[in-house]
Amino acid sequence: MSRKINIGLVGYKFMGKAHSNAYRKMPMFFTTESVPVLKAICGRTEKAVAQAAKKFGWESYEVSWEKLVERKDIDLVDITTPNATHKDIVLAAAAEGKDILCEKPLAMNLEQAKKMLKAVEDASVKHMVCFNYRKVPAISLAKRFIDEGRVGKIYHFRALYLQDWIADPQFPLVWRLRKEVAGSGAHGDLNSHIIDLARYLVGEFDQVVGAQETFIKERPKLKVSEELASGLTAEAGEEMGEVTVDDATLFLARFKNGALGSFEATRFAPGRRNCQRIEINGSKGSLLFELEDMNKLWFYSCDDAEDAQGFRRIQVTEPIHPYIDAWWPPGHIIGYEHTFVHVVYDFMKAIDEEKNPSPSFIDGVECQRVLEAVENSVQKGCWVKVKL
Ligand code: SOE
Repeated sequence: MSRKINIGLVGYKFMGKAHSNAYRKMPMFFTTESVPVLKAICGRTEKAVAQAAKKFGWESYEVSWEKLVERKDIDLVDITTPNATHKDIVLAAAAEGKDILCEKPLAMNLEQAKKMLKAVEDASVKHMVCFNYRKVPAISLAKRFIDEGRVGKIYHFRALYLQDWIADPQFPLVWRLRKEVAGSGAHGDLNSHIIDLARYLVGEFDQVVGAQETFIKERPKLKVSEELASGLTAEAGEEMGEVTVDDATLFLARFKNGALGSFEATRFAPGRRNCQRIEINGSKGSLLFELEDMNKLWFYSCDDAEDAQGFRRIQVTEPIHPYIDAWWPPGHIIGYEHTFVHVVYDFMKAIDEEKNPSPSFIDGVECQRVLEAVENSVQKGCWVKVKL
């Protein structure tokens, strides 16, 4: 017996498209009792949101998120709009008793994130943060190896997240470069992902020390209004404006279990379009993952025979691997958009099982706590405790 879960999606650009695709694909490949229905999509510009509704397959559209969250025919509100909008939408949706999926980072700061967690807990609604890289099969497999003790005691977590889309100083001042809309720059946008993966794979943070830089302090303002600019591309106007977020944030960490971590997030790595690299070294072996080659997990096991030691390349496309049996025959690769399908699948499965999905707003808050501790450490110029 299937149960319809009516989705109300706020946002229709880069992430709006990724999530729309996920709702459409999920029931075609995975089987759950709860089945998402693309009920309504929401955006401020009527012509553009009407077009998106048609193209992505939504039944209806709204131009006001307030109206969307009040609709009685919506069960789950999904938020893919800029970070500054998350809190108000979450509070209103929770008050209406809707389940919520929210893009990362959950909030603009820790205080907001805590309020959002309290709101969903008080309302007893289901809540999930879209840390989609947890749902890459190779990452889920790495987690399985760690939990099974195949890597042993973890000594090092080494993570890079490198992009280059603003390396050109003439690239305009889009919302992701304005603190009042984004909260932070490379830190919240990219470090949030690798912090979440570190918590997932290694455990809780104890202390951090960081360095941040804004290399290009002024940029041309947008030629068109923010609403009409799209995703990671935009046209520059004449007037200049101040960049108010970090271009790069690097930090070191100590984990509670004694492991050491290093993290680097930058948008100034020419040639690195979306390069995420994670290496873990433990007492019994090492793991390596590269997003640009995301169907592979590299594993070195100290238990291998001495004459056969070396990193083995595991192609994570066998039915035994996480999420894969729902897709293609063995050996047929999957990609970036599939991670969002897995997020939706996990949410629907959680509704079936009457559990809260993972990662939840609790993970959103914990990630925000680390982000904020790094910023405090930069201001103070010293190591800072990530307090619970
Ligand atoms: C832009 O930097 C971005 O789209 C991030 O916002 C996403 O979270 C990341 O997955 C890819 O890059």
